[in-house]
Amino acid sequence: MRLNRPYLITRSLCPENMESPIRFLRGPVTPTEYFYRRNHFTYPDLSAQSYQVHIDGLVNRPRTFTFEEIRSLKSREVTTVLECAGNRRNYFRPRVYGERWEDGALSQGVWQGVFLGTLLAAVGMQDNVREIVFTGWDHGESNNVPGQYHFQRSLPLNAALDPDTIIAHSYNGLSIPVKHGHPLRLIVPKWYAMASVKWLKQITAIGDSFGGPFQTVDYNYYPDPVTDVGKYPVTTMHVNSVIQYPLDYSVLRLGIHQVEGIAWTGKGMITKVEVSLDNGMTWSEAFLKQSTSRYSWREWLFPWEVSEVGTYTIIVRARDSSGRIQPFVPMWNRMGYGYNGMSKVHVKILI
Ligand SMILES: Nc1nc2c(c(=O)[nH]1)N[C@H]1C(S)=C(S)[C@@H](COP(=O)(O)O)O[C@H]1N2
Ligand SMILES: [Mo]
Repeated sequence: MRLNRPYLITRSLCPENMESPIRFLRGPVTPTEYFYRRNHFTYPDLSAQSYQVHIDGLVNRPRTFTFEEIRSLKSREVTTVLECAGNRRNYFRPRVYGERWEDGALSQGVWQGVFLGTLLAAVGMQDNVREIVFTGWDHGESNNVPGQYHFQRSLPLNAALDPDTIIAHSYNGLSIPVKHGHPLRLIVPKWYAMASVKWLKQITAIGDSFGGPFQTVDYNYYPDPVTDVGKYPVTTMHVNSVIQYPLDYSVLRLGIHQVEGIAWTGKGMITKVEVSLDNGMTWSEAFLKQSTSRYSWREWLFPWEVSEVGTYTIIVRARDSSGRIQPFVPMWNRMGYGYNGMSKVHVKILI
């Protein structure tokens, strides 16, 4: 008999939004078949043109690079978590509208490509550049602003020039899968994944701040339920974690159970993961496995010895080297971004 294998979880078919079976994945690399899929539009049709990316705007020598040219340049590898800003949205109370992600709008693997700064140096940026805008080949109606748009996002110059911001051409050693941005995709470690624009068509240097709908309407935190008071843009990932085992509301037996999961952050690295079995009164440190790279999640485990039958709630929180810690209740915001409340599972223990 063959071993059972997990599946992606379907959230919507058109555009295709699928969740990774994150509780059933182990190890540092998410195989393509289990990588979550997050799309605003139907998939773009690939043609010969899709194998070219144009760099223009406030540059001295606007220029088209072909896929082959980019692939022949010196490349680097970046292993990173990609997490959708809407990951875990379904846990917000009061509930919010949007894709109903649980914990699996999250995956990671090894991207290979060229340092974006190399391409920008080749075209010569002018002094007044403030942001770089990235346009994907996909387009359609926006949910929140009337009109047709391409998926477009910008990065401030310092993030664009970070040595680990790359134009990727490979994932886990192979060409990027079509659904994940083939042939060329921007990869921006530390940022929520809306920044990592798939199917790159155009890169444009601008002298002010970009005003597209995926920059100034979506992907902003709106702390107020009705008005835009206090609105600010979504950028880097919060400190966060997921319990992979045991499953929520599972029934187990007395004995020792390995509570396990992953923790990640967009600022520094994970320094501690703690487990509480008494609603946060006391905490015990989980064992952190070696991190596999600077931007990857960290696996943790906690041997839990249970000697009494009953019902238990396991709560987990992670801390990072920037001094952040997961809150019991994260900041509510109207579009449901950046959920990082402590993970919690309920279990019943039988004899
Ligand atoms: N061109 C393009 N790039 C995109 C998107 C998109 O819809 N179109 N979605 C973004 C969002 S919100 C996320 S979370 C990630 C999802 O990447 P994946 O589908 O490879 O998991 O891609 C980002 N890049
Ligand atoms: Mo996303």
